[in-house]
Amino acid sequence: MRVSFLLTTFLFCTGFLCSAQKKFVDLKEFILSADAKQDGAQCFSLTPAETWKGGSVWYRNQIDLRQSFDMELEVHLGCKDYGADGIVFIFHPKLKTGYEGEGIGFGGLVPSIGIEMDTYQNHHLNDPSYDHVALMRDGRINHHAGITEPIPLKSDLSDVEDCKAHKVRVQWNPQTKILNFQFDKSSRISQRIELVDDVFKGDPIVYWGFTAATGGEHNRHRVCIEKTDFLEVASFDYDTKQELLSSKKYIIEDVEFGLKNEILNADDIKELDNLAKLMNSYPEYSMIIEGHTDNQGPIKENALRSQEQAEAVVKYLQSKGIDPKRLTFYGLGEDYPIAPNESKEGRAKNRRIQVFMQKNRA
Ligand SMILES: [Ca+2]
Ligand SMILES: [Ca+2]
Repeated sequence: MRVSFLLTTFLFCTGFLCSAQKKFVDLKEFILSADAKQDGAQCFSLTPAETWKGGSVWYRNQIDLRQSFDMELEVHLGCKDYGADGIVFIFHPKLKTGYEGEGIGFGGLVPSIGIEMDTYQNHHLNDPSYDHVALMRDGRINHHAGITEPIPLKSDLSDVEDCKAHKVRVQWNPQTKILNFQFDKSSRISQRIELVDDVFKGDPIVYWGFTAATGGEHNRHRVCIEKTDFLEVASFDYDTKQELLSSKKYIIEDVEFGLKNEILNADDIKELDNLAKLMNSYPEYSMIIEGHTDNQGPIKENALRSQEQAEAVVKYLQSKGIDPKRLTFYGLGEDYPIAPNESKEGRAKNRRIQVFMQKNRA
């Protein structure tokens, strides 16, 4: 699903595409961690102006880097010159923030790409004295390991911790393989890079987000998202996803299990993969998994089999990275048919896995 968010509704629209793309940024689509907070309709505060803080904001669904990515935003890097530490824009395959302080939430993330906007000079990392930006990879924050040299955020080397909003644009073009970064409408980085094949070892599916941190010095860090356009890897269509997130039951009919309760059918596996993606994207949810059978064979055996099959689903989801603590399962045997057991079609409907997602209490 192509996702375009626009802050403004005042657009020049040519052709029919415009109305389809017109959509406000929905901040609910982001996962916040540590000190990050929503701050107004389009903005996140990443850190307050206090020592040793860190905050990150990640878009909750993965995106596909074989498609273009374009984002316009405003960043605020604080009000105190020689404050710390800055903001990093990141692509990373996991929903995970790196180490903070001088790492700015990017340090140690492998594999990754980071556009580091750094306002604090760490001599041992070869930071220049001026506020700078650099393209970095694999969580390595020493400029000797950078893809680009550190480049002044402002070509006149002026201070960007000036209490003002600065326009930032990040663009990825998969055809030219050029990653662009603009600051205050001036191009600062335009780098050709094998993002998918080299950096991410052939896997184009990543998360994107922002991280910020303070250390012994500090600043308030804030980002406001003005416009984004990228291809989201949607596991379910929008309506199905909304139903799952509002705890409606989701049924996978006629699931075929092998002798060791392995899941045989590719379509069933795809459904479970989609559920796993959704659970990965929504860590605040847990899931109840129910196994159900038709009425063929002894009741007790059906109860036992449905229990084993529900457990097999749990194990499968666990193999896709879902913490088993988030998964509860029941075998309900033949007791809850959803169709008549007299027909073959009815029995197939009744042999099913039924799941519910539940939002955990805060
Ligand atoms: Ca500065
Ligand atoms: Ca630094």
